[in-house]
Amino acid sequence: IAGVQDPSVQIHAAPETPQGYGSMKRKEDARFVRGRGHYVDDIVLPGMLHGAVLRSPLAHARIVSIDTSAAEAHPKVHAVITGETLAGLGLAWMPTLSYDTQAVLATDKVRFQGQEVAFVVADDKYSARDALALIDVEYEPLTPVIDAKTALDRGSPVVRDDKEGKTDNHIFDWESGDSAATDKVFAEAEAAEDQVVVTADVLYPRVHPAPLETCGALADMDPVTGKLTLWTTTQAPHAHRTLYAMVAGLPEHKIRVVSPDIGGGFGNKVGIYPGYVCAIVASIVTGKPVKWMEDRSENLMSTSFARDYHMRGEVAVTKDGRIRAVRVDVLADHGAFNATAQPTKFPAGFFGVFTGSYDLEAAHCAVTGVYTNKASGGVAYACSFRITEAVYLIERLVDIVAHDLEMDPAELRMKNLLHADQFPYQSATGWVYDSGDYPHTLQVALDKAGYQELRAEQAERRRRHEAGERVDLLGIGLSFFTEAVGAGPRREMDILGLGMADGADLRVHPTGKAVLGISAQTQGQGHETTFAQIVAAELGMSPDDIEVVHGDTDLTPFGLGTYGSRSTPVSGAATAMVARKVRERARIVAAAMLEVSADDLEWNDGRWQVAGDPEASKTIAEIALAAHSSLELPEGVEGHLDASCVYNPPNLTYPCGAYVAVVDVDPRTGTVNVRRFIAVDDCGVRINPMIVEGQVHGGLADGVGMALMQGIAFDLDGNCLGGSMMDYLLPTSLECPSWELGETVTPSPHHPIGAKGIGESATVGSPPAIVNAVVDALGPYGVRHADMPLTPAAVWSAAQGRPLRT
Ligand code: MCN
Ligand code: CUM
Repeated sequence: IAGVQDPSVQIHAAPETPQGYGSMKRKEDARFVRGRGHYVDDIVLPGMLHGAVLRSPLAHARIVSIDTSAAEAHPKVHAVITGETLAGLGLAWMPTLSYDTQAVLATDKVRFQGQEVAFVVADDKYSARDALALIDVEYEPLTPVIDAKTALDRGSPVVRDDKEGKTDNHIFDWESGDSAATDKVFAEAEAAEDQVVVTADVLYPRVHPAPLETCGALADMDPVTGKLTLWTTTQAPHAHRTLYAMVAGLPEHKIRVVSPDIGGGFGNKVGIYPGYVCAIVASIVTGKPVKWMEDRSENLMSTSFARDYHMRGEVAVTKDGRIRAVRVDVLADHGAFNATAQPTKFPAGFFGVFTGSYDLEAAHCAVTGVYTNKASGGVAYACSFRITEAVYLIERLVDIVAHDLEMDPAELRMKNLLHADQFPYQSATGWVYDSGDYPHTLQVALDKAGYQELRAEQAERRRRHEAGERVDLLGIGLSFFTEAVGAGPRREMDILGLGMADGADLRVHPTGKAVLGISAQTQGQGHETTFAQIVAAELGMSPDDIEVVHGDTDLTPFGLGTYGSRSTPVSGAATAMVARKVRERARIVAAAMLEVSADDLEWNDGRWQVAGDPEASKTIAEIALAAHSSLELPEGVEGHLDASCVYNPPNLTYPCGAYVAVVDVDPRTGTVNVRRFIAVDDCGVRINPMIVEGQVHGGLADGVGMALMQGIAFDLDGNCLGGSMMDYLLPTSLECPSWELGETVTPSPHHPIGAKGIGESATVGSPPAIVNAVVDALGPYGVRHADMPLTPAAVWSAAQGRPLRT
């Protein structure tokens, strides 16, 4: 492969592991493996009532009347809340994270199948569900808008006629990159003998994060203190608290949002759902705590979906494989309410990184968002804010270019990847990639896979296939991805006006044990371990002596929570910085203890030490005790050992990775078996390599699910066809190979510990590798592209030359 022998390609050795980093077992697992996790549904309060949501059976219908009298007469029912009840309180509609409005309970129309129509509060959850059947709703059916591609047609029904003057289903137009410069390169490519323009339509179907724990809330409004406590499944407790404060007109200190253990979020628990608001209203109305937990179908049908991007990509490329420019047009199906979660200035999330890992002359994309009669959501499922779609598109396009030019896809990538000496690199759409050594990372993956041997085996199988032998075809699929994670710099990034910085508080107690408060919220990522490790490494302590507190707005500093793999890039940085602040305070105390000037001390081997005298030193535990003692401290030094800080990241971090999928495809049945999967990730310095690998394992399994099995489809009436786990398939160990992981380490130059995010990398990088592999396997059938999910039917149809269209 060209580039491999390039002397400019440096091999990065992992840096010396600071004390504290390493694959220690997860502290939180002590409770999880014993079944002692504490989730929202485990919380029981005295006198607690239970809520259930009545949902629309129709995708689009006018509500003629709602009769709740029979439900109200049910002996165990305490209240039935409808949109009309909420309208009286000004709460029938709520703001979304994208400056749109969303119905809490429908008043005028229902706009998707599964939409919330009424909320019943009863003594127990069974009675609440029973009473739902007693509510009589008269609907007048309307034609639903199901196909995003026709949503903007004249005469299409208008989904959001609640919005004054709205006569179409258009939400937004957004663009990125230089349109004129891009068009110029394309015009040249079209005219030139030695260049071509390659075009493809690529769909990233609607999928769902499907966390094992569904969404729910327990609301308790104390009528005496006027304080609302909400235990809820949220990835962003502080942001939710501020939104509730704004909507309810309560001060933040009168609202406590607690996110206890969370059984998976994957982006599904970023937004605020009508059920949460109904539980709050129900607690106010009944004067009792009210719990609401949705079931599996409710979760799949009504909460944040992901993707649903209809993309057309064009590549201007020289015939010898030099990619010059990329032009993209996207139609984004946002469902009935624009409730996507992303920084304000980025209505298409970070899709702008569709230029991928390549050195382009120019690029441009235009994204149009439309309303349809489907559930809302949009940015969810380990997506790094739509980088999943961007990476999928560019990595499919590169393979399609390789197909059309009859080039090896690895060679084509090597030819176009950014080189280590180009960083920091400003992409054609304006992103400043911080660091990376892409050719090296790709080469590590190719070597690990045994790329040339695999190609030889593929050729051999193809020979046998052509000779009429019954043999599985071998497919080899690559993807190379760059992510932009760690949102983000406050000057550019906010959600509903809240800047995306994060706070951290650290308090070292007299006995030398510490408590760290952070605004990030773990849903399974292991923050209680890794964040303790960061403090441990900075202060020379044992991670076991550091308790990480998170997920309770009364106990932790403000910050925007966990999504977009931002915890390590932002909260992790805040944690390192606050620990360094404490270390500097400890230095003053240590100087007083050792009766030297603070300038004479150096931080060595996890302790403050008199320069040149290793015997004269103090550990953080010794210093903490002294800081709380009668030791005389210099003027202006108050004693105790604590600090707080807010971290506003200067840039995002840009993890990357090279993936190789090896699949066996039976062209007669369309069955795909993922034989091997090689994933080489570069997330900079790894705090806990075991946790990083766990994150990668999970994301790779996600990729198998999306590439081969998952899709939330709708019939022409707008009935959701993915509303249960019989229809929406989760990948299991049976579909997954034993993952083969590798790493390269290119620290982030601007992150205090050089770490980049990893939580979504594998979900982003794996679908294109698998799809590329399946399409590669079908080479003898002339297949150029097939859309996900590549179910046996889809693969078989593609081989017949009649690809399925979703
Ligand atoms: N880590 C590390 N070294 C690094 C980077 C990360 O040791 N260089 C560790 C972190 O400290 C953390 C974990 O790896 O313990 C993931 O870190 P990070 O990449 O910062 O991602 P977040 O913690 O912000 O997690 C969010 C990310 C997202 S957005 C989705 S979606 C997703 C994902 O994490 N949801 C998950 N992984 C998940 N894993 C589980 N089990 N459950 C989810 O809901
Ligand atoms: Cu986009 S899913 Mo994660 O960012 O919570």
